[in-house]
Amino acid sequence: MPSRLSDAFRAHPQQQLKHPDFTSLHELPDSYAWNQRDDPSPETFATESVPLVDLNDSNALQVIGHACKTWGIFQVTNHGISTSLLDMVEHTCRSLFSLPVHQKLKAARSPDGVSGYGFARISSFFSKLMWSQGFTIVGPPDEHFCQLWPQDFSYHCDVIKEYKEEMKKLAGRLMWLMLGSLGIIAKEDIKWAGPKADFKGASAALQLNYYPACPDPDRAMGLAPHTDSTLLTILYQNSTSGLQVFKEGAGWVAVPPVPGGLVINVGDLMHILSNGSYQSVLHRAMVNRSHHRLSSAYLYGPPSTVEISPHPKLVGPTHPPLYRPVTWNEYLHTKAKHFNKALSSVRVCVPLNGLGDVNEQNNSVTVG
Ligand SMILES: O=C(O)CCC(=O)C(=O)O
Repeated sequence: MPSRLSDAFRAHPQQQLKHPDFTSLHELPDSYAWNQRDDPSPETFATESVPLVDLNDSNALQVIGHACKTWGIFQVTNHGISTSLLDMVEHTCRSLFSLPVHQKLKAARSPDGVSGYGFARISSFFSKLMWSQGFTIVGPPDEHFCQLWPQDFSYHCDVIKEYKEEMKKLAGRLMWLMLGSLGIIAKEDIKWAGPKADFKGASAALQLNYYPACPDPDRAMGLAPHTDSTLLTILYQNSTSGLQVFKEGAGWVAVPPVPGGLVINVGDLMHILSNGSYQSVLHRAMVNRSHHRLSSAYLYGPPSTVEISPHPKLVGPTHPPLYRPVTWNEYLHTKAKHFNKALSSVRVCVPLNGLGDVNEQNNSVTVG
């Protein structure tokens, strides 16, 4: 997977931007000041809230299915990831992003690479800069971490490795809950889940995000609106709010942190697999005047050679397949080129209800 995932980005190298020391910026530079034209998603705010699911609840499957259809996002509790592990990940994130810029740059992501420290990949689609820093981990983190922490990198490597293992187990469990609600319940229904139906061959990347406190948060953007290219994403956020999701007919809805909770996003590949039943959710991260914010996104996809297409159980004379088959690598390629138009670029037919995908419905694309 690592080499294939990097292949997807090699054809679209990221522009080289100057890495600021955010702590030295006491005013928002013009290059970071967003206005309506830079982010034309309607600025309405809803009073609705994102569904919260207790995974120990007997009706979790139904609630998840409904949440995936109506929101494309939900939060979970009783997910089995210990608070101490979440605390350790938060500690590793904090110590990574508080290193001096010159130290972080020793582990910089190369322009055509995928792992390492750098700006959000989506930056190149927007004219304004985002008030955030990121660190992407694909495969073992050792090589980069020993540049960052020559003395105690093995502690941080162990934390990340354990976290990825636990996330992988949880992602497999969530896959069956999400698919189960669509009537996809048998091992044979998803052959690539493997002989033990545990999605052992799945691919994943871990994205660590840091949003420093910002002198002018109302005009800044932490991470611009986007959908994830994944099947699903598991997001841990610290106690500072910032995540918002776009709900058709309602506007932007805040997703406040729930103590010990995790946020689950439906990604573009799940939208394809569900033949458009599940919405991949448009989301963004806002920033805060007095508190910094940390998040870690576990980006989960199929094994690299597996083609994702609308599941045969969800296709029929009145439900033609809406999308052509794509591998994750191929889809990442498409996303790196077309960004929010990627989903419609792999669509082969318009849904019978006449609705397009989330990006077309709210017309929030800001490219170039
Ligand atoms: O920090 C957040 O809340 C969102 C992160 C995110 O969307 C991402 O890493 O793709």
